Amino acid sequence: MSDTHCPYCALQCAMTLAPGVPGGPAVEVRGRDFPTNRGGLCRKGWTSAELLGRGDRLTSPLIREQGALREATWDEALETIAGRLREIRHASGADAIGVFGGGGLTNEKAYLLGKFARVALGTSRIDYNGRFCMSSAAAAANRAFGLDRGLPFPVSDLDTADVVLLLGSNVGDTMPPFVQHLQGARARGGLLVVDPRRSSTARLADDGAGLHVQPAPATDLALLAGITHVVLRDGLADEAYVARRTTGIDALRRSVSTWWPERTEAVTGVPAQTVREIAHRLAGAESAYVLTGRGVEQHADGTDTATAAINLALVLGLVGRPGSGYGTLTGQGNGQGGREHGQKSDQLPGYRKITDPAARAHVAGVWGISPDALPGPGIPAVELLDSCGRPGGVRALLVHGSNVVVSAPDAGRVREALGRLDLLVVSDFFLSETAERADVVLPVLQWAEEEGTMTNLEGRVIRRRRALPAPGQARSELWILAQLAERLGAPSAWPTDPAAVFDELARASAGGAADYSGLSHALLDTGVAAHWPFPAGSRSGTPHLFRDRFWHDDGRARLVPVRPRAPESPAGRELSLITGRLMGHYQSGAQTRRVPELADAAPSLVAEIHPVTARDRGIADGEPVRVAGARGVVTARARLSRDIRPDTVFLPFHYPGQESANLLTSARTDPISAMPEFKNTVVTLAPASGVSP
Ligand SMILES: Nc1nc2c(c(=O)[nH]1)N[C@H]1C(S)=C(S)[C@@H](COP(=O)(O)OP(=O)(O)OC[C@H]3O[C@@H](n4cnc5c(=O)[nH]c(N)nc54)[C@H](O)[C@@H]3O)O[C@H]1N2
Ligand SMILES: Nc1nc2c(c(=O)[nH]1)N[C@H]1C(S)=C(S)[C@@H](COP(=O)(O)OP(=O)(O)OC[C@H]3O[C@@H](n4cnc5c(=O)[nH]c(N)nc54)[C@H](O)[C@@H]3O)O[C@H]1N2
Ligand code: SF4
Ligand SMILES: [Mo]
Repeated sequence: MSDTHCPYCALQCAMTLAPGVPGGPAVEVRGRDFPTNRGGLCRKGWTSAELLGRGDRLTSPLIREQGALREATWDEALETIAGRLREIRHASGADAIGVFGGGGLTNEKAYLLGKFARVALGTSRIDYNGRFCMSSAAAAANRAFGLDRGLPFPVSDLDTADVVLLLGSNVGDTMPPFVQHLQGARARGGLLVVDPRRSSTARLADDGAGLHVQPAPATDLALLAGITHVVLRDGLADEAYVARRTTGIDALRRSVSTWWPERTEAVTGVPAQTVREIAHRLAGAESAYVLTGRGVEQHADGTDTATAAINLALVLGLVGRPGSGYGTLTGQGNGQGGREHGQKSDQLPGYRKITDPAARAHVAGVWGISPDALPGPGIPAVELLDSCGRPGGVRALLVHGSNVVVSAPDAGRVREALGRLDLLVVSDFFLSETAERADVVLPVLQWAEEEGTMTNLEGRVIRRRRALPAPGQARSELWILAQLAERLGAPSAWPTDPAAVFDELARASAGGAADYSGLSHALLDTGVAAHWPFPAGSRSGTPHLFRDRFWHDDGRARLVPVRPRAPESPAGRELSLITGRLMGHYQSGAQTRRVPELADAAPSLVAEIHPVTARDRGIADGEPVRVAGARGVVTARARLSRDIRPDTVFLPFHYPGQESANLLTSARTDPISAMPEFKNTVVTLAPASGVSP
């Protein structure tokens, strides 16, 4: 029996792995009581063990030879990689080598990957898929609070809320056991869901449990400006809190002064009366929360939209007030920890800035190198991928924990970019669509085969535990990085024991924003509730942030005036495409498309279309439909539904090849966070048999 957590999302539901029965998966998954999931798991969690023993699991390194991948020994694979990296570095400099990490990696792997890039490769060119996920919310929180932790309070605090304003999050499908934390608000009629689709989460607000507000895609900033306008105009703001704990109210007041409810209605489609009602419901509640998800963050103005949500929460005095708050729902299993330990192009461990001389000196000290040897900031994910094979760009790319061919925006361009590389190395446990294109593929461990830690959506550090041995030749990424570092003649120590890597990580994080220095595997094994910061010498963590002060030097939060820009919007017969998730698939689908029960439930791409929109275009329910945009075309099956706005179409992004929604999305990014515009693309629809658009 082994107590661990689910391999998938940031809720990190607790589970126990018991020995499997003959003929079934090697281990049996049981839900385990924990404050986040209280024993519950979703369908993905229940079926997660099926991936452990699959026949198509990678169990040997692969090297491309005459166009095809063939099995190789570890020595040959590692020598090949090290040799090519040395050549490329010699010819084109260290920045010709790029590293692409993932928010699913354990803290130990994320930390060692960042160190490997900076110390063993000497490159600044590292970034990760969290750029596609949490970057807008993180940038907004850093700007407003001086610190970014998805939820600055434990999830269970939500249980007693009177009102929860949930913007662009579909927890009903993306974190099903989380829904139990919304029951209190539902019972009091206070669940307010903002989504252009009547998602499963929006339906939770039916029958008097709350409200579903259905704005046009990409207009949330205007909606939030309108709500904030009403709060300030109707005297609903917490003036004492604003005066004592924030700066910038005058500029904020000016920025929302013209967003009266009728103007907000004209832009968003949300009735003026509803805008007023949301403001009054939030202000009138004893216990109120504002929460955001990817629906509002994955836009070219995602940072400003998340900022507008924070501004609203601040003027209402919610942030840091017991029983109230603002937060964002982290996505990937280690979406939180993955952004703290140095995978991000501008960060060093402990959530430190790579441009800060004191941070560089501290981390270089832990690594036993000179601060001058540390590279500076690199470039964010979209730019990094696009730089592949271009002059001044990267010639080699090492991918750990992301299937960019399916999940990065403008997938056609990504496929071309990877094709321009001299060397693509992918570490994975399945031959993902990205691994299929690699020159060298390295087989790594799955969650139930490794020890480590993850940091969940509440900033709580938890233990992942091994229940099974590694299959075949699959190896730990800690070992792989250490082997490559040695072959590259890197300075510093390269521990491979996860507990030892954690201890080094803890030292590197000491004094940083995300301080783990009081933690160790041994302490975590006692079951302590380890919400960071958890500095050395402290006996408990920090479940609640911002109770007394924010992280800026003056202790105050910043109200930042943000203004809606005109989003790219459809004209004539065009529609807005929004992309997102289905309950049964995870991300690029590399894992869940291999679980028969999940694949059978959603085997191929389905477009959600309003019946009026479909009728207009001669599209029938269940028939193939072409979704076309400026960058590409995909074919899907139509599912007619009144749950979506007539001007909008929805596609999940879980499928590869011609069913990849990202063939349509744009690589345009937010100027502050570098988040791509995943949630708003102009498209046209036609029956698949019809003429091209
Ligand atoms: N089943 C499943 N669960 C997952 C994942 C998965 O792939 N599958 N991935 C995990 C990860 S990494 C993440 S980041 C989270 C994401 O979790 P969520 O943020 O809940 O997921 P999404 O489906 O991307 O988007 C949420 C909602 O935003 C809406 N939306 C789209 N555009 C807009 C807009 O302009 N405004 C507003 N207000 N809403 C909009 C969509 O209709 C959708 O219902 O889920 C995690 N959990
Ligand atoms: N259109 C559109 N695109 C999106 C989004 C959207 O809403 N719409 N959402 C974006 C978001 S929020 C996210 S988080 C990204 C996610 O998209 P991806 O980054 O592609 O995430 P996954 O599909 O989880 O890919 C993880 C890969 O790494 C492997 N893997 C898992 N664990 C490990 C490990 O420990 N080590 C190694 N080496 N490999 C591992 C898996 O088998 C899989 O192949 O997609 C983004 N793309
Ligand atoms: S909600 Fe997330 S963590 Fe929980 S079982 Fe489902 S995928 Fe796993
Ligand atoms: Mo994500």
